[in-house]
Amino acid sequence: MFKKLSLATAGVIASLTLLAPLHAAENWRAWNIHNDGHPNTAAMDKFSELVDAATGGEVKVEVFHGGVLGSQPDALEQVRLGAIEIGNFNLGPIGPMVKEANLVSLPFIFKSVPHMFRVLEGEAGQTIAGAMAEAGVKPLAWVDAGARSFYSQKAINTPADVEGLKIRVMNNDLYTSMISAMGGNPSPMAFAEVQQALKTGVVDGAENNFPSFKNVGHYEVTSHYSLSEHLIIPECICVNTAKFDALSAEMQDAVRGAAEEAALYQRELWAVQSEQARKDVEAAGIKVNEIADKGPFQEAMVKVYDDYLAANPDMADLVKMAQETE
Ligand code: BDP
Repeated sequence: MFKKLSLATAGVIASLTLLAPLHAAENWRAWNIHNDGHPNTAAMDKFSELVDAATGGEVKVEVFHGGVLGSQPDALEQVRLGAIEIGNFNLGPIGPMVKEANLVSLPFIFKSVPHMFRVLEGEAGQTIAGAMAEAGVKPLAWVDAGARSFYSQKAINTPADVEGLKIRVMNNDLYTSMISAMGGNPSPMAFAEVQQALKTGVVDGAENNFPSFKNVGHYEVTSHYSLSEHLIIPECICVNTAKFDALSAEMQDAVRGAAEEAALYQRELWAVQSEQARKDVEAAGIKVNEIADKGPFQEAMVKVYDDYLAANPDMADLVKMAQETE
């Protein structure tokens, strides 16, 4: 009897030992604000697959799309605290928590998307990445988010066309200053609320890139998209710094490599799908207008820069670095 029991027990122990992995697997939750059909949703799903393969299943990433884990400012706070491990974040809402990240939220700071990536790949980008990591939100790779332009019920060609309009912006004082400097009324609001606000006239307009304009149906409740391209804000795949640092060096390389590959995939998808999104909204009736002269918009921003640099003189070097990057 004793012998039988101990044999059974030994069997149980043996099978448990066989089943138990050498290291406990990391199960990470990833935040994504976008829905199916948006390039970043596909890229985040790809990231999850790549992490699984590269870490041999030691790090698992479950992606929650559609912002179901919370608004972007809330989710960023969760990542900082480690309650959510990772996500695809826009640097706009990171500015209020990481001063250096606000460089990218200065209107017209970048000449083009390639220029923005060159700045991020240089010293300015390293400074921003270091400050973000220190704040607890470590960027593993940069993601394309194109340029943001205004949309409303009328064409916008000059800053005077913004005068008196209530325009939704993301949560960042630089964006409220930007709209005020054009004579508009800024209305900071969570992304999830914008469609309804446009529909009911709580705001007269908003600003975003083509994929987001299309993906959440803002094109269904506006009629004109005006190519002001006043902001070129990068995004990241960003992880809670402590969780990442707790991984072995080998696993860190694997996760970072997966993020870099997913970001390259995202940039390819972005190029194709942002063109397509423009065609789709035009086919649905949106009138897209070029702005012949963006000079007056840039001139209106001089005050925004002056006020910002007067309040944040320590940002002058970063601004200069970006402006001097070819
Ligand atoms: C989209 C960004 C997303 C922002 C959203 C917004 O990808 O991260 O939350 O704009 O305007 O383009 O809030």
